Amino acid sequence: GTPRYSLDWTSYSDLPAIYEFVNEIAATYPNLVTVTSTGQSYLGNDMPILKISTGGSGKNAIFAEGGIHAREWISPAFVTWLIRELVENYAAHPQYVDNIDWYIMPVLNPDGYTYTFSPTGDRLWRKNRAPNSGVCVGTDLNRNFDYYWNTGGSTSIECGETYHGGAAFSQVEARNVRDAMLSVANQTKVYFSFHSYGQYWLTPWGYTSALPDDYQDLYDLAQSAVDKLTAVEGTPYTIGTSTNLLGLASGCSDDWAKGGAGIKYSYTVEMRDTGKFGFQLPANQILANNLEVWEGVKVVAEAVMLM
Ligand code: ING
Ligand code: ZN
Repeated sequence: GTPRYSLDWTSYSDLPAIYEFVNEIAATYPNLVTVTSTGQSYLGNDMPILKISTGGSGKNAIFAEGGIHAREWISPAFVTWLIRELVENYAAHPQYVDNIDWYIMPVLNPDGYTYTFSPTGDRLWRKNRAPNSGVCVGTDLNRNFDYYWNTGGSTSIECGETYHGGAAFSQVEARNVRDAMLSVANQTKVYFSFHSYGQYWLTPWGYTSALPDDYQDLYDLAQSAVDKLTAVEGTPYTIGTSTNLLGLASGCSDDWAKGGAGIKYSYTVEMRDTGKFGFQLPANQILANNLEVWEGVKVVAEAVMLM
């Protein structure tokens, strides 16, 4: 049959609509998609992971996630579209699924995401929604990972936007993605964390201005990806380490993916725009964003097939 869901990528979708999409796509394409739960968020929202695979063993994998920051709505909008492209449009490019196992988590911060959709919430909320000791709510999940945690570029001020939490992996959402990643780390060649905004294709490290010793490999693949991305309609992206382009930031998921889980190609992609609309990217740019980023992702997928 045909999956029934409301997502059409002409507007942004709330958490229930995204989960309806996830469940419908899995029910409609059971030979390609398996959904499992990685656990629940602080407020009890499910945190599903999709495995998109034609089966068999020993394949290289790509792990992709979105929505670690609540207000970056283009991130789940891209990641859900990526799922759709791989599954519903499988026949147009079967090689990407025949040769690669994809592990995809569309919304890493479901409580925060829900808060940005709530009339009593805050459209520009970034962190999760777990309480702290004082009046301020929320930890920045992208400062809570256990790789040089709390070594700069984050704050111990609970009210701060980049509050790193009381300890590394103090937050259940970060632990859920950690465990999901570790369980497939041995086959995973690439980790993608999709964010906005700024049009950067970032590599580790975030905790130091030093470069990873295999930086040239990460840079070269990023350059090939960005070449194709930009070729679509001229959208420029800048490539480099997060420290050197944006400043120090420790406890980030991409540093942990590389340094902690041992996934060589770890990328944080900051999608559209460069600040005109910022986190409130108009919905009429979703499709154009997705089509150009997909061109970059395909370049990475081609490389993964040869790894
Ligand atoms: N920017 C990222 C942030 O978490 C970043 C920048 C990416 C820092 C990767 C370190 C590592 O602050 C946004 N927009 O969230
Ligand atoms: Zn972000």
